[in-house]
Amino acid sequence: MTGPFPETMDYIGHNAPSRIEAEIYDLVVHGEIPDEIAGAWYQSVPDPQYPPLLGTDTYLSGDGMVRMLRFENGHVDFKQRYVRTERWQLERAARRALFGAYRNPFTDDPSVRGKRRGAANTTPIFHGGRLLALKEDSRPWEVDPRSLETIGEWDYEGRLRSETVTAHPRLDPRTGELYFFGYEASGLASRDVAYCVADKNGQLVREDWFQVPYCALMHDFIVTQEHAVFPGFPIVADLERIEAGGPHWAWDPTKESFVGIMPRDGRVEQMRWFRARPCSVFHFVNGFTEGSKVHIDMCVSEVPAFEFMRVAGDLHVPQHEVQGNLVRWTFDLSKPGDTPEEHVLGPAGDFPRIADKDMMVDYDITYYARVDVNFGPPIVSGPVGVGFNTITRLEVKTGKMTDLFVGPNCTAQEHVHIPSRKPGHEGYLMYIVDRHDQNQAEVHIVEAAHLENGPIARILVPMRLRCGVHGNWVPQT
Ligand code: V55
Ligand code: FE
Repeated sequence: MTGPFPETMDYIGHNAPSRIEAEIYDLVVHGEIPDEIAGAWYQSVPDPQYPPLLGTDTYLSGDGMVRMLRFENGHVDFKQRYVRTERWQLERAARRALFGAYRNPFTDDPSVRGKRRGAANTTPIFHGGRLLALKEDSRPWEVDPRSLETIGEWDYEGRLRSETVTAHPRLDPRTGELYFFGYEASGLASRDVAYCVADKNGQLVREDWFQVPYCALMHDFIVTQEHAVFPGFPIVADLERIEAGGPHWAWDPTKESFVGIMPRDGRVEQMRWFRARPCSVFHFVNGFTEGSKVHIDMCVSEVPAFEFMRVAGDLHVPQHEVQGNLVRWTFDLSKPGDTPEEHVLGPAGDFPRIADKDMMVDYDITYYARVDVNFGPPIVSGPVGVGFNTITRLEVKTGKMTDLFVGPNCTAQEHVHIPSRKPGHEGYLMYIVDRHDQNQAEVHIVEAAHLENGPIARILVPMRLRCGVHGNWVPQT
């Protein structure tokens, strides 16, 4: 028998585990789906099979599902399926949790010692003809892009040495190359980072290792047309604490943030190290090189957005008091200094997306999600425990903002940007809207340039969709 899940933020209300693998053909559509929207939208969703072994855990440990909305000839089909990771298979066979705390193998049931813990729950990326489900503590799992059946762990035909691959690779839209890294590349709490490139056919053509100043949570990174940028923020792993069964991560504001910058095609020995104030960044908007300057734009919160990382560092700040901004750091490589200049670009938010054509170059427009408390009290949804209710289009050069409130009693999951083939058209945003009044979901499509007009199409999904993390749009080929 499977007992109840704990009554903590990670498992209550809209965060209640769904555990439903489902397939729905021909969803009901209100409005008009533009013909040029043809392809598949994949999203990764953490959704634990079993109540946590140790009584409680974080949302970030949930077994990965891949969720797919496939747009074909004006029809929309839905499917979501668990990735059959080794972890998932072992727990399935045992009919209970066997793996313990988030990123702490010392808390596992002895029967799974040495087994792969990766939950493949953060980002689905299509590259080199393969759909890979990523999780930053482990290697990718490959999934069939149509059936969503699990093919197996993907290690670049045995060539990858890193034990880990980030859930935030950067695709160069001009070359088709995938730039990525793995941190804790040689094991738990290690300072080794692997810098990797796969060519447009998905072949691993580069893997070079370097060491960071300390083992920080490195969730995302930046690649410009000329540089690779590796930032770390003081959410710190400590091997002794982990071995004692404690949390993997703890906020430690006595440390500074670090940023390593190297020529992207250069040698890792050319890395130049900068330091910056302690703060927390999970997601970068974009970055670009302008002469001797490297700009990185990011969603900053003054302390970690995840409560469990604050508490492990003995910082007790309620969620609604966590402050932040969209910020640009500028590094001048022609100057001797080792700290960036900082400019505020916009109000706090997360899930920043841009058009593919703008990746790695000077750009103007980003779309990101915010919580606007003027529209009503926060609703529990997603890993941080607060669902977004507003999508914002921000012009970073002028500060011009357009907000789209997604509706009363609603939250929005991460949007994707879909480019248009029409000249001068800014493309579309698509996102899941959770209808907390109905325990159902809708998928909304809006014109990216006209958020103020609201959705041009609403696709009804007759079930609750547990909050996913990241997604990507894959046009029909
Ligand atoms: C994040 C998500 C993760 C994770 C670490 O959004 C950081 C940040 C869904 O898994 O393991
Ligand atoms: Fe992320």
